[in-house]
Amino acid sequence: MQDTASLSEEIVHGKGYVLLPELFIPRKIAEARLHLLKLATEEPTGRILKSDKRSRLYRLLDEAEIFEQMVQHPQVIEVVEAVLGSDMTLGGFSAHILYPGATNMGAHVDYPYFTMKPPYPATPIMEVQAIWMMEDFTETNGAPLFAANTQKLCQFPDPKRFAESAHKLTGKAGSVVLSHGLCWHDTSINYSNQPRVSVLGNYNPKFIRPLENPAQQVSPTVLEQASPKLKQLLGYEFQTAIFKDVQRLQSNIVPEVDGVNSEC
Ligand SMILES: O=C(O)CCC(=O)C(=O)O
Repeated sequence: MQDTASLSEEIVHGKGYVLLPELFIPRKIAEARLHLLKLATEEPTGRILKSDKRSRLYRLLDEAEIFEQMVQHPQVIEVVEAVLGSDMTLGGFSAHILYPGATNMGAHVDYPYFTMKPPYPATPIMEVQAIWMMEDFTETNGAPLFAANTQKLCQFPDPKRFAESAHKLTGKAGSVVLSHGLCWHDTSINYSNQPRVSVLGNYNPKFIRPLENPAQQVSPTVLEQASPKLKQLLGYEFQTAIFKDVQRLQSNIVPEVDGVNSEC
């Protein structure tokens, strides 16, 4: 395993993404995957968004302990905080199911960039996405496609250029891809006869309005027992983080994350 500094460097100045292999044992991931597939068939109100052969499931933190472990996995948090700062928060946490025959969703950059007019600002970095592989991601079952180095372009994907340069990121169940929100990516076609399941974590600096508002989706029970890190991710440390910023300003100390040089 590479160290945190080189992994974050790869996300910011290198290819735009890294793969952390097998952070959970296959049995735990297989159980969580089955749980998600069952939940998707029950179609709980307000928790599912369906489109052709694709489903998204929300409010996972209340579902099983493994999801709390995933969202604050220490290795993931270390790398994400190295890119976004130690007071970053969680903007979204959902599962994405590609049923057999699902076509690709379309090359994109992530929230909040896609709500903005390009060219996007290179700094501050506004999102890192975690794509957890809930089974082995193979060449044929809908593995994500990434076009290396495209986070440096600060543009919405050009479909032709994306098709020429993107390649699939395959890996074992329990692995996670961490990517720069500006790095062009897509899902690929699921040619297999099994659903392909990912769990997606969207991390943002604290000043970005969350895509899904995870704090409002967590039950009082989960919140009561939440670790300090989970509370930070859910935005409960916002006031403290702002207070630290003010103190830093007053003492003329440069911010902890002072951004990367613009390459756009
Ligand atoms: O499920 C995946 O493989 C990736 C989905 C994705 O990129 C997204 O929802 O932004």
